[in-house]
Amino acid sequence: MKRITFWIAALLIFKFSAFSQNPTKKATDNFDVFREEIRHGILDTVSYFSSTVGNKRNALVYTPPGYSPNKKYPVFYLLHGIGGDEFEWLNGGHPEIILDNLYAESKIEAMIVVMPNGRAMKEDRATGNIFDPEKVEAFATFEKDLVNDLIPFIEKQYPVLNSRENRALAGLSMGGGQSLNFGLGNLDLFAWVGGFSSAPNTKPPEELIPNPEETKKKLKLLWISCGDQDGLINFSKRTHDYLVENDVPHGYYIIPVGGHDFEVWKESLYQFSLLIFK
Ligand code: FER
Repeated sequence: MKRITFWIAALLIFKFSAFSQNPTKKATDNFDVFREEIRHGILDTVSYFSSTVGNKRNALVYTPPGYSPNKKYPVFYLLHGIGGDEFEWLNGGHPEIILDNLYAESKIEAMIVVMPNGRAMKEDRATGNIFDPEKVEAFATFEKDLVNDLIPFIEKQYPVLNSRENRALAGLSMGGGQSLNFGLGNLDLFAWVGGFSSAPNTKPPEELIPNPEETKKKLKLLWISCGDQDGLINFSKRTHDYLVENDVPHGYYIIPVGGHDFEVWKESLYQFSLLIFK
């Protein structure tokens, strides 16, 4: 009897581990606290011409400690939410602190992080009614800006590895929906995709992953996270359920007592960064 219990347990563990790449450890204490004594990466602003929007647009770029133009780096595109712009991650989440701390412990691969403005329209500030349909539509239009304008600009301007295995795309809320939509919709461009607290702009799972076998074959990582108290959790859950039904491996990380806020997004960034480009 004991032996049967063992085999059932072993089978269950195997079944669930085949579907998930869940973190086993929460972020370490002080993962988001600035440390003076370690090396720090550099933040810069770049300006690129967007043929999609018809004007110049800004993005922030964070290069890692020890960055050298003589090396080549993978690139992680990190997207903001409906109330934000290219500064939202910087002001709310300080990814440069989280990543500097991870570099100091040699826990992540050296990478360039690009934080664009995901509202692809001429007036791209988060002012007035941020739910205005024209503004929401601009988050969808950003797919063209990203693919046709920003990525080519970054790849011309920086020493980057430009294969799909060297591009990651993740974001919070509207940016989570964008990352799932654009990442899974452009499997030839991205191999590492993450949606943190993804918003209602997330396509229905059948549209996101019309061909589970292809997704399975091409993606290195599909990561979904959300706070358990988040009113938008169903957009993550329905995607997760479909992925389980279709045997597509993915990370599904539900953060206890987690809301729709930077506590969840910082933890998600930490966990996602540990996994990419490895
Ligand atoms: C909505 C609720 C939330 C919505 C978008 C959001 C477009 C986005 C939230 C965020 O980015 O934080 O109904 O519709």
